Amino acid sequence: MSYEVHRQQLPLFEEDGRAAATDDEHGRDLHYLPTLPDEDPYAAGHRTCAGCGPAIQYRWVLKAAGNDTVVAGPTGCMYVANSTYLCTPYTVPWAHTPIASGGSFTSGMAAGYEAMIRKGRYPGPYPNILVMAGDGSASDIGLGGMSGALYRNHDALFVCYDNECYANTGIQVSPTTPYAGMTTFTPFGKAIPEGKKLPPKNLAKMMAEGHPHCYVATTTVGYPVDLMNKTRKGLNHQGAAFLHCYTPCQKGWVYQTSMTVELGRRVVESGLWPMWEYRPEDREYHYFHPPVQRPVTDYLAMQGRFGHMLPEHVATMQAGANRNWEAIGMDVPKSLRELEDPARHKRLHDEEYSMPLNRGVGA
Ligand SMILES: Cc1ncc(C[n+]2csc(CCOP(=O)(O)OP(=O)(O)O)c2C)c(N)n1
Ligand code: SF4
Ligand SMILES: [Mg+2]
Repeated sequence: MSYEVHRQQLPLFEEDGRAAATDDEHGRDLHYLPTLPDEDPYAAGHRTCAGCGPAIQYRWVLKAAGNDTVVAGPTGCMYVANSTYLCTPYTVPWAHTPIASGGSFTSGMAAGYEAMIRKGRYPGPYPNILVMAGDGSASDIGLGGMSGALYRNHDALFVCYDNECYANTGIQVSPTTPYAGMTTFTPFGKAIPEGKKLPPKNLAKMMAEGHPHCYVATTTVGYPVDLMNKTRKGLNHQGAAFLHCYTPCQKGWVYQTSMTVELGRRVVESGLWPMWEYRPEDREYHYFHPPVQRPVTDYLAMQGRFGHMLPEHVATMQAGANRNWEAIGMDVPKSLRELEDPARHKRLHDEEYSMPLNRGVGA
């Protein structure tokens, strides 16, 4: 005898109910106040750094997913810092996987629940199944397993929390480390003054283009309602979904701890992190157009990892951001076009609000 598999549909959060929305000087709504669930499957009491972006992402994603959830976490900061001495902050079932196996382990969980429900050995409904893997895991060491899981279309949400480095082992370069991002493996010096020479791997576009039957989206911890809604859309989608979330790493990037969420906004407003959703139903990309367009220096100068950048490096970064604006269908204002000229820039550590040079981990 075969039993039917009942899947849950989670309602989306309203962005309209902003009881206390306030605007900043650019007209951005700073405080969304939708009615949020009381459930908090990522409870307080973990050991991540103050201001840790991945921890903020974990909390919002699990709040959106709710209590009927099982979650996996490959090796990385969010495994190590969250599970010391056999304690974890999870109030839902959680499993650690090897760094390469986030995709394959989660495929197995999804297939296992499906089979158990069909055979009548699990009463159901089908739980929310998700994995949250770092960029080193999702875009590099575990990329094959992630891609395989998406390709086979297992009914689960595959999340990459992207802190743009291998953080847990001491801030080494990863494929998603941005151009000029200083890490312990990409120090700046006379031979390579920009630090990292290569542009970052475009993981989310790879996932969308390579697995067109999947729901794929990008987001940041600067847009919590967007992050929670994309989590729910990914879970509601029947089949595999991939979410790529920008999550600042205070220790590796060297910035003021209170600025994590602000960075999550500025990276979008400076054109360096296009926020979009790929919907398999119409096979289209739906791009978010931020109300503010900033020069990249507004973002870069807040972080020590970029403090070594010379005028030509900043100009290269601005040219990349301008290409991104065009790619998402936005005009590039003349003021930003002019900033492609190195003569318009100073050394980054001479910029206003600049942070000290990052001379190494935790410097
Ligand atoms: C196969 C393998 N190679 C290397 C490691 C060592 N290692 C443990 S955590 C980690 C960093 C993972 O980086 P990421 O996935 O980006 O997560 P983050 O630490 O940044 O949260 C590495 C390299 C490992 N555990 N397994
Ligand atoms: S090193 Fe970075 S990612 Fe790791 S716990 Fe600290 S802030 Fe979070
Ligand atoms: Mg990482």
